[in-house]
Amino acid sequence: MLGITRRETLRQGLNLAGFLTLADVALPALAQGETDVPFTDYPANFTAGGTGSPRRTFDIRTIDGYSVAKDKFFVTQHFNQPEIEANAYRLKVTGMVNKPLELSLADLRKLRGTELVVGFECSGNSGRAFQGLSSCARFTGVPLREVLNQAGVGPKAREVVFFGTDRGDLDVAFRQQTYKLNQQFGRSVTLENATKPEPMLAWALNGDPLTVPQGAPLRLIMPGWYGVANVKWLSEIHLQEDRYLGNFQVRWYRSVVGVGGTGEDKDPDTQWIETEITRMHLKSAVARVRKTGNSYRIVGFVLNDGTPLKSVEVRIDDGPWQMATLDPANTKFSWKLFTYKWESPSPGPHTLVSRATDAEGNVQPTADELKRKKTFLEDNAQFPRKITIS
Ligand SMILES: Nc1nc2c(c(=O)[nH]1)N[C@H]1C(S)=C(S)[C@@H](COP(=O)(O)O)O[C@H]1N2
Ligand SMILES: [Mo]
Repeated sequence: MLGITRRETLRQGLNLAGFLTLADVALPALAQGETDVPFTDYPANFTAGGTGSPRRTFDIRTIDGYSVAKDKFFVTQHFNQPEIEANAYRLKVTGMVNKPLELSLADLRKLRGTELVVGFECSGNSGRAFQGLSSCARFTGVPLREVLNQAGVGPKAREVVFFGTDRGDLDVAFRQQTYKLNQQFGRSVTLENATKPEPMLAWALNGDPLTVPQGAPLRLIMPGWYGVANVKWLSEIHLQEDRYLGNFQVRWYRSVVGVGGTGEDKDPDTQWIETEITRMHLKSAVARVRKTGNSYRIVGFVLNDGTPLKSVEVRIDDGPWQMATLDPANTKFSWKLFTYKWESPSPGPHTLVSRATDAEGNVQPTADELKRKKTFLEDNAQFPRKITIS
């Protein structure tokens, strides 16, 4: 049932080819002789890196392609960062499988490998973090479904749960009771999503072994999904029939949006829709402005679920939306770079904003259009930036 068809094998081959071409293309974000025009909207003391350990934001002013370096790739998690001895590491596959597995890294490396350029952001990323909870890199590993195939998916299995090695105390509220329970980080996807060609168990980033903050020695990569789905320090894959209702699946990670009526809290005509955090909502952001002489280039990125893009447009001050150019080296699940040529702008302050539209007609919303979302996750609002031309 989970056999890989010839067409999909070809497609994975193409992904690899796509990457090779990518490496050959001179990165247009950094044309020679150009300099950066500083943004005036960053606080003077802004440093990417975030406060407190062990969190790190990526400074999008330094975006230069599809391979954010391992010591620059953004980092966030809820508990500790477990250090796992690679030689002692075993991935368990349990639950509704024909043959429970315990796989070493060497066992995994014997399976057919795969490589994919994947960009993702934390669902809590937004303009407040200068969009720095996002990155893109080339991941190497094995397709998740190769491992599921090896275990043999039982006939009743519907849900695939991923547990990290990291754990901590969580409040679990049940009616009048609250229990403080020590639990592992866990997330799930449906069997249907788990057995698509792209999900990957990855051990390398840009060709180097994952670092501890990135989830060494093995993490899940769910291309097109928000960061939270990409479980780090993966210890166990558990197959079950029923839905998984863990803290990071249905409590801490969800959106609440008012549909219909006035959107006031107690309006009986407004329906409050609560949904899980799964695939990335279409977002673009202006990240850099580059200049040579009086010629300027606005450079930015798009993140989404892999749906083909129809357009990215840029608007300067109150002017019309203008088409930006998408980089030919973009791939389905990479972040998608765009540039807009801005000739001879007038001196003084300017506001720049971008807007992405996909082939299914989704348009990146304004902050105003997102106001009916109560919770702050999945903030894909347009992100106006400020610069001054001297
Ligand atoms: N085991 C584990 N995996 C995890 C998390 C976690 O707390 N524990 N946090 C998730 C969240 S919320 C995000 S945004 C991404 C961040 O991945 P990165 O640190 O490699 O950027 O990891 C995800 N995977
Ligand atoms: Mo996240």
